[in-house]
Amino acid sequence: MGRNDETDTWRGVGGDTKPEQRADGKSGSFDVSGSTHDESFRLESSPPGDNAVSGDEEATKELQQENSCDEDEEGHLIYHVGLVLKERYEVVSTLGAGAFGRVVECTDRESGERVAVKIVRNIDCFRRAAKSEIAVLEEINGLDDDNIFACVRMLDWFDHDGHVCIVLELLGLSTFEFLRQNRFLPFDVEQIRHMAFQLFRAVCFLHRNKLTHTDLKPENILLVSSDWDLEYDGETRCNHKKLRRLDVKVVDFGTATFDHEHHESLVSTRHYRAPEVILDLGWNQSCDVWSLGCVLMEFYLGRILFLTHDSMEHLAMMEKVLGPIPPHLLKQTRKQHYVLNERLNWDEQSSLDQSIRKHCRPLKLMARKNDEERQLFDLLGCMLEYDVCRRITLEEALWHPFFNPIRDRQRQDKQRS
Ligand code: NR9
Repeated sequence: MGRNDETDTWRGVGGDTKPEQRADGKSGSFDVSGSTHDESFRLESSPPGDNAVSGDEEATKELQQENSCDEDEEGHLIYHVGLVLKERYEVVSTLGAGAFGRVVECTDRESGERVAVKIVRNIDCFRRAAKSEIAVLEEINGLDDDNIFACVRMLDWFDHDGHVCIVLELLGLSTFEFLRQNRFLPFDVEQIRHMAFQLFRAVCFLHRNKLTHTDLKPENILLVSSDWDLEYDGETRCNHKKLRRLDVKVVDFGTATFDHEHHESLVSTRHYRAPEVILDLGWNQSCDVWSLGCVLMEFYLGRILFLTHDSMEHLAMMEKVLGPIPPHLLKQTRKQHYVLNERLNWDEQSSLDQSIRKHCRPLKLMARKNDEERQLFDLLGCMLEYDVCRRITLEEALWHPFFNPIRDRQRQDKQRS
């Protein structure tokens, strides 16, 4: 079965789960219920190899139904508050749900600490992705003894009746969920600088260690703490939530890929997918740089940069924002149906073109009120570069002038101590 990128790899979430209140009174839910109509585009990626979804799942279901009665027909573990896993982790609440399974908050009876446990669906492809995630987390946590790179820490893992369970440090809301709960008000440039620096250091650390994350998106970037204060903006006469801390961590290493491993041809969640992936030109670490560029744009705009379900339209949107796709890339693509006369096969007179023009303004014309915005957009331009050979690396990006204020502060801190 060929991979069809509409139906096979990406499945919507949010329709089947209700947000639950965290026991500590904070709303710590991940899913997007209550907004399934306007946000059905928030998708959770499936692990690689998940092409023949229905066939695979039917077969697995039949095999496992007799083994376990604590499982629904989609392979999710049925659990309740108070359930104890591995005689150690007591379920307190649900934190979120994705295609991979559920994330629950537990009390670790040994340490008394709260932890997050990712309970993976009892289905082969998700179990395989989870095993791979465990291997990646062991490797990268082991290379970061001092916990200075912002990748989630794995504390333990085990199998519960065919469900791989990964015990992770407890974090706050995802940046997507925080934006949503804050009426999609964008982050300011200072906040973006702080989060971007941490993200770049974390993902640069992955890249140096021969890994590509492949699924960077706001849902997979979690706030370490989502505590906030209410702030009043006199200009708009509106209240908004202002985060106390901007520390973030990267999660979901289920599709992280080592250089020597097989590279799935289709990776990333659509809106964050690099042009070389869409054009099937092969990919490497630089596809993460593209995704992070889209993420930072989303933080700046408060909305998805390339909001579409269609690859052809996606490429056309990119051209509106970033200019024409270089002809040498269009010549190389195996997906020749995207190409006509060495150009994108897209009607610039169509009504579709009119409608995407409204949302996809050229990067060069986007607001640059002051020096710091100009630097942010200069950096974004380097990240959203079509040609992988010319796209900035994260190593280079960390030295971009946009981050000068952070480096200045670090230097001052060092001198003082
Ligand atoms: C780790 C994860 C989720 C720590 C957490 C947490 N602490 C508090 C949730 C709350 C791990 C995650 C993971 N993949 C995720 S979250 O490995 N995907 C993002 C999701 S989950 C439901 C929608 C989006």
